Amino acid sequence: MADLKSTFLKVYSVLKSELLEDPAFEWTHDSRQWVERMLEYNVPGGKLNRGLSVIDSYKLLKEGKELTEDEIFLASALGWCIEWLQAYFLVLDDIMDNSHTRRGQPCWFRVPNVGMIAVNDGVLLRNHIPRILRKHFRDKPYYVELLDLFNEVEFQTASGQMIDLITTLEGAKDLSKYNLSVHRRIVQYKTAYYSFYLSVACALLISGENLDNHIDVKNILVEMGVYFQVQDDYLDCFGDPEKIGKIGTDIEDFKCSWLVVKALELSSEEQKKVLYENYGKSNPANVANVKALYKELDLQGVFAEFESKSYEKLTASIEAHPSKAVQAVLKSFLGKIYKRQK
Ligand code: DMA
Ligand code: MG
Ligand code: MG
Ligand code: MG
Repeated sequence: MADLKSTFLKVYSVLKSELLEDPAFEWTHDSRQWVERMLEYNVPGGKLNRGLSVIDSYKLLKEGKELTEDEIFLASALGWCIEWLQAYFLVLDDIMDNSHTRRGQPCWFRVPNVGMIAVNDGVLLRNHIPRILRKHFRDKPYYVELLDLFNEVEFQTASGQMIDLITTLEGAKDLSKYNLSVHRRIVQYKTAYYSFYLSVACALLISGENLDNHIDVKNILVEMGVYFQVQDDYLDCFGDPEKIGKIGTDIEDFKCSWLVVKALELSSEEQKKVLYENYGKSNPANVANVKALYKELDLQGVFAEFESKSYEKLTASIEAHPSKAVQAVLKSFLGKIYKRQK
């Protein structure tokens, strides 16, 4: 495993060097140095779960047959495309969410002399993906499918981000607009496709599969992605910033988080008043009042219950799948995120 990660990181160095020598641009010392620093800061520093999962899933789909060096390189390159996509979304997400830290360091836009240059850096990160794909996959029979997949998933994610953001405008007017179905729609689009479906879809494509034949796999992965984002919402308030590497902002940002939805469901009229008066304000005293109410409502217990129920349901749908190899892929994913603390 440690070995797989070091192989994966070596591929990152190769891709980075290629991008920094991209013949389509006349590089100068300063421009190359900027992009290199921007990549180092934003691309390789996460858990790398999404990227590593492409290799993992590919192995499982090949049912024990050793991967060649070339196959490992290609699976890793696709894994990195997902990590690049994630970096692009996170750089912009942190600006829009007015966040402070990410992966244990200041958000990129908060670094001195970066500021709103981070917006264009996000655009560049996004542009690196088709450049990597073109360099390494142009001659593959599945090249068009691959481009199409990344485009589709990017569109879904950006649309999810859009509804995540515009829903707060409605919530600010009337908090009672927030409910589980509004929440589900947001998290399905903003998180599930790119965080779960994309890795497996990449592995399926390089295995020569047609994605149209795997809608059932997609549905299970989307459910897993929804569960994953509920965990993210939970950790935003109850996680340890040292472990998750970021400080929560959902309460301040008026987000339609799973926690506020549950709080609305479980509150008495009096408790609802506390929510209405304190949610969506940046003053730490207001935030503390919301957190105190969450504890009073035992949202930690409610979440623990949700977590074990989700695990049972997901396991049941995985075990209903006809292919043992696919079951192994899905179980490996679920095992990585169940009861995660980061
Ligand atoms: C993140 O939602 C979704 C994308 C597409 C980056 P979020 O703002 O809850 O993420 P985080 O908690 O990591 O800022
Ligand atoms: Mg955010
Ligand atoms: Mg966000
Ligand atoms: Mg979050």
